[in-house]
Amino acid sequence: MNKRIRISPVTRINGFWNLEVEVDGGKITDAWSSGIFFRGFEEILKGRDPRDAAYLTERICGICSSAHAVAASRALEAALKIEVPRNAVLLRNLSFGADLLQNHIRHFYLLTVLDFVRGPDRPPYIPRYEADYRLSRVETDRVMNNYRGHFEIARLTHEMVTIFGGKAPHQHGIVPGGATTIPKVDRIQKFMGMLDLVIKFLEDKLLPDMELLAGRYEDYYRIGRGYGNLLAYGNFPVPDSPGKFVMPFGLYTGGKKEDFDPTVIREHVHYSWFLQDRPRHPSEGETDAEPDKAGAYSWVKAPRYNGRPFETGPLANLWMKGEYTNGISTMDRLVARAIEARFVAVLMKQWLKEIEIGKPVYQPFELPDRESEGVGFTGAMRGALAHWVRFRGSKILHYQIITPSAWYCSPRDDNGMRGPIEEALVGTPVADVSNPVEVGRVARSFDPCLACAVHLVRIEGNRLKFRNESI
Ligand code: NFE
Repeated sequence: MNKRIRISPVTRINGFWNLEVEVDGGKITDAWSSGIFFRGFEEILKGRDPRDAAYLTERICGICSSAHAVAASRALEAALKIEVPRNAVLLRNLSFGADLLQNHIRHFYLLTVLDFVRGPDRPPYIPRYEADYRLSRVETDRVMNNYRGHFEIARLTHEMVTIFGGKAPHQHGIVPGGATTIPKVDRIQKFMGMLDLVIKFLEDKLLPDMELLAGRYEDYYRIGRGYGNLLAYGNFPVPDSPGKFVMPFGLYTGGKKEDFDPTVIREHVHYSWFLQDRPRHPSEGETDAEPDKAGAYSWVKAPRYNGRPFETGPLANLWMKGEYTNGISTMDRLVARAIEARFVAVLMKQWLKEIEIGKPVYQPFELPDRESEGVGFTGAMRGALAHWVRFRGSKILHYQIITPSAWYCSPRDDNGMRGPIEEALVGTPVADVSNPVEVGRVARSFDPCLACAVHLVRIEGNRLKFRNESI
């Protein structure tokens, strides 16, 4: 019997998201992904100083803020052909890397584990979907113990962000032209000590727990495959090698790799609550809300590469690097994220040793009084992120952002093609329609962030209700 299930909002993700699926004969036959709150960050950037975009766009999101600082800085640096000093490359890699570790550790324990492991029978672990929890009592206790332990480790990764970034989230260490913190021996040592603890946690707890889940839920290597299209932008620049990245740019589609061509990206909005005449390249894209648009069902636009939907994230990064090519599925996404965390953490030890005390961290520059344009590409925690900026002197004229979550949480495009998560859900077995735990397992493997996918709540009405005036 055909049944439509609506999960609204989807919990254990960032932001507000609806998923709707149609189940027939025990399998999902269709799916709709809907970003349910309006933002409009690109609009507030117009008229601002382009040097502020790094700090302003960090406010898009609390969990991946460093990635926006990197993308906004690179966009301005690309427009003005600024080469940042070697130390700045290292410091940015380190503070962004610490934020990436924060994200991956939290995603595994806080957001993923409870899809597979039966938590204690008390809030906040209940209510929950009752499901085929497959771990023994002893194994469950072990994973839940590490779940509790991860809070301190995730806090530590945020503290690492503050060592070179001043604060977390929304750090102040990454700016156009370089970095803001002068590296000193005590800071480097402190960072190293914390990094060692994080690596130990990854090796002793997270990776073994991931392996346990992957073994017990082996069927999830065949579930949630989706289109099999992967997209990665260059991440972690290699010091002294301009244009070279540890994680390379690239695509994987139709079973083979392709080079990345930024000119063939378009955003479709036929099913999104935006006005727009045709699919547009982000350098000429608009953010004009049209909340009553007939047929639309999401605040997320539908980015497409050469007309095709792509997923992005740690799996895409490791695939382009040749470090992980086991498959594209729910479990492969989770395993790749865990592997990427350790991979980056180990690289960070090396970068720390390469910092040269006393050498510059910032390249000063002027804003010319002519129209300039640039794009900042980066791998964010969740994958391919880019900012497109056009400005004259100290005023931004145009700004567009495409986040990783926009790529994979997108609704259908102008040709009616489903977004990557919608497609990955089709074919997923649902054993019990009143406990559709399988939907969350597939969807969360992508690490969706709807705060990023759409960009800033417009507060209507009285702000006072959000604030306790007596404090
Ligand atoms: Ni809000 Fe983000 C990341 C960006 S979204 S988490 O990583 O950009 O996908």
